Amino acid sequence: MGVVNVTPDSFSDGGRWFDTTAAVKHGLDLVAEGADLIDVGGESTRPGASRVDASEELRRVIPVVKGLASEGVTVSVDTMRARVAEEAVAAGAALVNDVSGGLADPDMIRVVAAGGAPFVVMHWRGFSESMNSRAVYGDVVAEVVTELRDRMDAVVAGGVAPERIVIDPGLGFAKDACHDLALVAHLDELRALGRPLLVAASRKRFLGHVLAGEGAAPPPARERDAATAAISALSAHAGAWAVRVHEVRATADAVRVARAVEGAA
Ligand code: PMM
Repeated sequence: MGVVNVTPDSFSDGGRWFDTTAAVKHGLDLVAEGADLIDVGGESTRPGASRVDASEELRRVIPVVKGLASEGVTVSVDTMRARVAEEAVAAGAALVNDVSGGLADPDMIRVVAAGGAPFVVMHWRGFSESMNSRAVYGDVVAEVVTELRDRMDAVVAGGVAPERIVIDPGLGFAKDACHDLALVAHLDELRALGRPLLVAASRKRFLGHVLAGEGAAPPPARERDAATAAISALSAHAGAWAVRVHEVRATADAVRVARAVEGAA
């Protein structure tokens, strides 16, 4: 899954694809590099980010969804708003990716149930401005599994067919670097929930911490792509359904290598 953030302020690629034409071209470039689907988002979820209003989110996202879908690209819409999800599906999006797992907008589950698209349910504990203070766990893997199972139950109770749910541990969302690493180390426990697993580690803070080491300044987001590809290989090997990344080529190679090694086992 290649990422196209149509935002002026996303932490990893903010501002680069803010214009519709540039965003569509970037999505097509990511497909040429090996992406099977493109995730289009119009609202930054970096820690501390404030929300954009719905009309601005629609203005950013819908033309890019339309442009990519009309080129035959499988598009996913990254939104916490039911109205954006609904209009994006009408514009050709094939999948709804809600980082709040249906918690942020009370209409989301109903809209997804009616629209028929698969639904990414991510582990989430609250909006960006407050999420760091919610990164408190006794056993992060067990708690994320339990909270995701509860969300899956709520989504199914709201009318979404279980076979349309994709799950995601929500790396970096109400989690510190140790929490993220523990989750990547235990993807098998997330897989045991029985649904396809999406892993979105690309350029995230925990990779910066790993690369910098104790007490040092982390490298900027755009210098974390090799580290991202390492997580992509590990995730593929652990049976992930997809990895969500900003730079596709290295990840496509990493996933191919992981598959070849499995084929030789
Ligand atoms: N992370 C971001 C945005 N969307 N969607 C899913 N399903 N999972 C994630 O972990 C996730 C996401 C934030 O990263 P970005 O600002 O670099 O896109």
